[in-house]
Amino acid sequence: MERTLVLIKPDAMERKLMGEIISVYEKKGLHITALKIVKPTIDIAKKHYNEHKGKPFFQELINFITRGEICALIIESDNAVEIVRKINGATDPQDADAGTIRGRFALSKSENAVHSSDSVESAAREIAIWFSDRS
Ligand code: FUP
Repeated sequence: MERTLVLIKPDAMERKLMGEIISVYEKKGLHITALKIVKPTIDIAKKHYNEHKGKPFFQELINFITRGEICALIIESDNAVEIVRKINGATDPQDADAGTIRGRFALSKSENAVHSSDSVESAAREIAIWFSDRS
């Protein structure tokens, strides 16, 4: 069994898409084992996106993810990391398949509705950041 971290980002939360997005994962048969709604602090946002520190879009990314509430989810299943990445679609909505969450809901490469971990190692690191009360 594998775990991955999903964030439903402020653009999707503001448009009241949280329930619709969660239901995509549920209808796929994935198991949501933790869920919370938080307004990220700058500190948490910087930890989460540490790998992008120094890139030209870093500050915009931090401003965006901290501008409102997000919904953080832990999803568990066999192959959770890969399955959720496929369901979410490509980073840039112009490249995302039409049936994916980003293909359906993303507004731009930065306001792209959802995040999910890109590896089992990233998932462990990110879950520790967003769910510091859980192992
Ligand atoms: P992903 O794994 O699909 O979320 O994409 P990345 O880890 O490459 O990027 C993380 C976030 O940075 C993306 F969700 C959006 C943002 N980003 C930009 O705003 N501009 C870029 O050129 C690349 C990424």
